[in-house]
Amino acid sequence: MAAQGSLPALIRKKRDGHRLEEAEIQSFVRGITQGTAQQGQIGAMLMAIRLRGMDLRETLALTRAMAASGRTLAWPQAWHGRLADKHSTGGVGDKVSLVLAPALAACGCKVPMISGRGLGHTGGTLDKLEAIPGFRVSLSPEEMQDALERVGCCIVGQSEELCPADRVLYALRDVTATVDSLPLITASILSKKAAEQLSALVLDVKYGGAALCPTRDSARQLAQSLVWVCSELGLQGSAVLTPMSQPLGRRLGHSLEVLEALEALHGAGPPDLRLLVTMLGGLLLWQCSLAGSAEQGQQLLGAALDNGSALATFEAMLGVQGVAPNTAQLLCTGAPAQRWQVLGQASIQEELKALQGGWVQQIEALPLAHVLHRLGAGRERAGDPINHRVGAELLATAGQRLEEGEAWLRVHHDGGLDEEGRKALQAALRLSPEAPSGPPEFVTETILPTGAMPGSADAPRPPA
Ligand code: IUR
Repeated sequence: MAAQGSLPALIRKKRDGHRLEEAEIQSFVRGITQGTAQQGQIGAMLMAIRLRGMDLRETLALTRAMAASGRTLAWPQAWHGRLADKHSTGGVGDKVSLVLAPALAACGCKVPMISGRGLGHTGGTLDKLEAIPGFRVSLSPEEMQDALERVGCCIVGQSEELCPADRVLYALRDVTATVDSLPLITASILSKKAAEQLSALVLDVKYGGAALCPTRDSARQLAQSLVWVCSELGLQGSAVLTPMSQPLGRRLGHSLEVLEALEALHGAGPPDLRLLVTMLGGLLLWQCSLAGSAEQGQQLLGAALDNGSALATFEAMLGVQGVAPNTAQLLCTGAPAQRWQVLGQASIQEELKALQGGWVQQIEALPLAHVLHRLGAGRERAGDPINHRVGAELLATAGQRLEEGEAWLRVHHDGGLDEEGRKALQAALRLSPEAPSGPPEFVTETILPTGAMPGSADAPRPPA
């Protein structure tokens, strides 16, 4: 029989469906960071948590213990209240961070955005930024502070010292079929945000065929867990639920997504991208008391995209993150051909034509992402190289009429698209004989700590 309080005893306790005390959770996380817990023991505990669950108090304790497992960032007192970030549970074509971080900074926030790399079918913000020659994703905490002082934002990778327990748990979850656990996802996401010492966080929780959460109900549960833990951590948190069955925007692939983000920073670009950026940013400006309501925040964000201040902030961010001034300038204010010159274009641009006529009901994200992944846009294992030039442009959108033979997709690749790949891509185009009755659903719900709608009379006020 294992000694009371020992790791085997804690695993048994969770295995048998009991709740763990805060001190027990802290001891488990200490075992991970100090290296005294064996891989098999950590894996067993993860599976016990995956099968038995954790209540919100346990989830909060796990989040706190993981946040305290490494270094935490510290910011000047004057910035407190307006340190903002967003997290997305991952989607196809999701280039929101590239637009949102500089737009928020242009509106007065300080944005120390810590992002991830793509693995599986979803792209990572860091990989997209690395399509820009010279862009450096690893900044020291001191360099981050300098970037926030001079520019207002930076987008960086997670450093070795931040949340080391999460790095161990995340890697083990991947190989023990325990990724899809609500408390483990909550603690993993929020421990990093807690270590970032933010004032406000908005979470984009996606659901549908190409998302972490298969259904809107499961997304709502995750969003509620995240928002509740945020409040307990003293962090202004909110979440939006957005469907992820179709790609966001019209361009997929790293270089193409940078180009589309630049369009949005010029006040143009696809309407769904602009709407999501302004909605998420509007919530954050309101949570940081930089706007009187989420709607007003949305207008301020829109103005920053239209008046060039977000674009100028993006250009300055490229500068502090290693991009040469003439490269940053060409990319941000050059003609489209000059932007291509900076990013480099794939050797082949191939158009796919509709095999029959009909109304576009949907263009499914997942098959597109899988084919682009195979063409080199994604990785099989962490650390694999990727081809930033591989991607696709959607030439049609849902609700539109397509005639037989009309081009609906332009694939950018450097060879390797075969008949099987073309067939898989054609299957992503879902046509219907009738026109759809309305536009596809977009942001379907906003979750605030009290459940009140943003801007409504009963909405919670952010702290003064
Ligand atoms: N992103 C994270 O930071 N943690 C997780 O567990 C998942 C996504 I899933």
